[in-house]
Amino acid sequence: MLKKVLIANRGEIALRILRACRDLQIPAVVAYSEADRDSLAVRLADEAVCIGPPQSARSYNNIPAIISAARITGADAIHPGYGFLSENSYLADVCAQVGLTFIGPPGAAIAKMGDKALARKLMKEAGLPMLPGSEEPLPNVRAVQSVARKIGYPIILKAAAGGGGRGMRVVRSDRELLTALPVAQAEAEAAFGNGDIYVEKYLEDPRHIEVQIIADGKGHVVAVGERECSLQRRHQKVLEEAPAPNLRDNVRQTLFKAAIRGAKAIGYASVGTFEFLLAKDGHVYFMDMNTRIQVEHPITEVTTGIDLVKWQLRLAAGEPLTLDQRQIETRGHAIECRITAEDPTRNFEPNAGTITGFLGPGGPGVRLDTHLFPGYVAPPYYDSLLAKLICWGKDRDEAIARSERALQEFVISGIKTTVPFHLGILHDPLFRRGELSTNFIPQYLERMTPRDEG
Ligand code: MV4
Repeated sequence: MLKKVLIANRGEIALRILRACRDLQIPAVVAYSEADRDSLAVRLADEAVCIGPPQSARSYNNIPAIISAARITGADAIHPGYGFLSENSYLADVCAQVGLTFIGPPGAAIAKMGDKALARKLMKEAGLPMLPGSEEPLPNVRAVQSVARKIGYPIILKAAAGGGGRGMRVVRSDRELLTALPVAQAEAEAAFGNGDIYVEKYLEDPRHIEVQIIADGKGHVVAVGERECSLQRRHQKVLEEAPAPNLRDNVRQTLFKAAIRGAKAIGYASVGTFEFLLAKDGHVYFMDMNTRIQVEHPITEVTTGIDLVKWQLRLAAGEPLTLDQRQIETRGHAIECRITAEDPTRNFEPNAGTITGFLGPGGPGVRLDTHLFPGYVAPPYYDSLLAKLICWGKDRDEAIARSERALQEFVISGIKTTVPFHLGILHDPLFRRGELSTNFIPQYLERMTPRDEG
């Protein structure tokens, strides 16, 4: 097993990883920035080491600082969490070169899936269902127009180095493309230092459904269930569910098979997630693969009883994947509400500051993953996630009822949060019926703030 793990992250995920280490009886060191000196992860860790100033470029994204922290504390493995360096193939490569275990897939797998155009090509070759589009990045308007003539408008421009919607543009005509392409290229260059753009047919109003997999790198891959992730605002997920509501079982089986096949095709090892778009006609299409543990992993854990972070640690240590697809069963339904330090009444304006009062919900079916405590000061430097409320029920109705109950109990005072926004969504008749799509949140916000009819 691993001897000592360096946790190179902060917030709730640092705590989550620390708890998995404790469950496996592995000592853990938390690497923290000056802004997180008084954090719960630092307080609860076996050891803690400061890796630099608050700005993440100088701390959580600083590879030399993190490698040094592992060396100084005698850690033999690094867990990157999510965000920051979690999908940085260079960190994985450096770890391998200096004899540290990177808790995640090999650098080569991260690099393949991080290049979105290459990932698309590899997954197409593996036989995954794909939307029509370009197999390579396209250099200019003429090249894009030539693809558009074949697949038809609307098309979507995506950054090859991409993710997160940056560099993305929907284009509905040759004329629109003239301005959209340079804008997308400039945005991609600014965000990723790489302006390469590829093209796909644009699918209107799809659902975003992802499949959690676990792989051992030796050809054994299991699908641990899907998650409904359509409820997003500006490419940030707001609320996720497992299983996906109103999903036909043949579609679910298609998704699982595609994810398993995709993971096998690249010899993937560790936990990972395949993202798909689901069209209204029931067709599914590969969209992306994430090579990290994801924020929303707990809804899969509570519906399957599988501890994904423990598996990530065990596999990194070279232990065999003893799960069999036939023994994986999902029970009931889980909903995750992401509580952020944003003010829904002010266009989700972020607000940092002191949590003057805190009382987390509890009771049957409630799991709260959070780093908050009374007196906690939410720093302005990082993402605004405060807590993940994960509620389980025997069915979707019970999971919704328990989520409502838990949100009503939840006290976070001192700063504005999205707790009331989540209560609003859970109350919505369309949500209750499970009629979801990637347009749900934008349309819900429209309904809640009707235009002035003047
Ligand atoms: C798409 C799409 C429709 N058609 N690709 C958004 C984030 C990035 N990972 C890909 N995204 C999309 N790709 C094609 N060919 C629609 C989206 C999309 C979206 C996807 C998932 C969840 C929310 C979304 C919101 C807007 C657009």
